[in-house]
Amino acid sequence: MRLCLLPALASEPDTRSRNTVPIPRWFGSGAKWAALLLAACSPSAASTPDGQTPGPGPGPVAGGPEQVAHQVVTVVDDLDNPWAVAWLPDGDMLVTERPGRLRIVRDGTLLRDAVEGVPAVRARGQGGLLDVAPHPDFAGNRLLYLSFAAQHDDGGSSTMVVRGRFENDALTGVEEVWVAQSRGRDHFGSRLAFDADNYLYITAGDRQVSPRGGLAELSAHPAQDLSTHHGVVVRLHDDGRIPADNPFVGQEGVLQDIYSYGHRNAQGMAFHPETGDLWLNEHGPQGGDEVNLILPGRNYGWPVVGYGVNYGSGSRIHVGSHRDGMEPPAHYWVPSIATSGLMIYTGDRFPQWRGSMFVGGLAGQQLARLTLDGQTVTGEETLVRRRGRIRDVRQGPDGLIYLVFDRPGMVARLEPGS
Ligand SMILES: [Ca+2]
Repeated sequence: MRLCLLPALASEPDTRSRNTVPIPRWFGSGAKWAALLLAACSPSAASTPDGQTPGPGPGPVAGGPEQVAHQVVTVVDDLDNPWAVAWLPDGDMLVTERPGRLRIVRDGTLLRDAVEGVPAVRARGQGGLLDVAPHPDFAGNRLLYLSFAAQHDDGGSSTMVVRGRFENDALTGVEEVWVAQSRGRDHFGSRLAFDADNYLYITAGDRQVSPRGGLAELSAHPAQDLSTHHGVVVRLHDDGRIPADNPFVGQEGVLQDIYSYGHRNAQGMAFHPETGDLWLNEHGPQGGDEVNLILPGRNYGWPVVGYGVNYGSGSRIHVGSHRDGMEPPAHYWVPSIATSGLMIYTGDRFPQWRGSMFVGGLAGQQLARLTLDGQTVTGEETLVRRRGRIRDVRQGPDGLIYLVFDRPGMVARLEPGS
């Protein structure tokens, strides 16, 4: 019998990110386990909840690894669960460490002391200090944005974004920009992105609220409830005010900062530098990681529709993979690779990869390169296999492709050559 890895093991984004469901009594039966293992090994294991063949699937990619020689070169290591990198105009590279430290890499060297003035974070489970983004006009205003899991007085936690002035290697004048109205366990989302007009977009996860039951119950899940921030993208002015032209402004009972909803846990988001399209990736459950093109006011379906099943039991979550009024993904993975980090490459060091979208994989320990034709994903290539859990992917100011590895904790970059 051919051995294979159960999708549950291959796709788990983080140890705490399972959707838990009651395990039926028959699950302990040896025969059922064997049947489940066989099912997981068979091509049919990749079928969708409504039995359709998955698609859009990976297709042929021009410029595969044999054509584009590259090597993974360590930039800094000895980092503790790094989550994100960003660059400042003077060339400094900033790295967040999830336990709550912001680090500086100057002239290729990791400075010993962490940045002072970073607020206290709730460093537990998937929470902690998460994304970092300089204001688009950082050179003029020195404003730096941080996202993190905040501890609230009621004992709960939620995603929070602050900004402060970053000068002399310290953060001062820190002020709240946004705090998610959500409670739960993990799934903090929290990627930050600015558009060309300096509006700030933030992802917030569904807080791991388990989807259960039939259509009525799934439709009542917090990720489908616009009076909360479970599983949303929000759009704000750079100081946190709500823009008057947000899609739900004026609608009663709806949080006016919501830009899109029905997401599970998006840990990758970026504007295409040339088209201005907003792209996002989000963790599916067991199967069904997605890449989505984000449009204002749209519902991305979690947990009503999708391509995943419950961890371990493989039991059904969704009512199907499509439903009117819910946006289908531009691309998805079955089994999941545990997507994190998203970058569209526009540099000149890998000319063959210009215009490709890069997506990191945590459990999948890989870097996916997706080719785009406008807003359509036309192919997929897997790079950087089994080097570690990839949390973030960015293009450096030098045109190289930087990867943040959660474990082992390091920042590395792809350089041309072999
Ligand atoms: Ca979806």
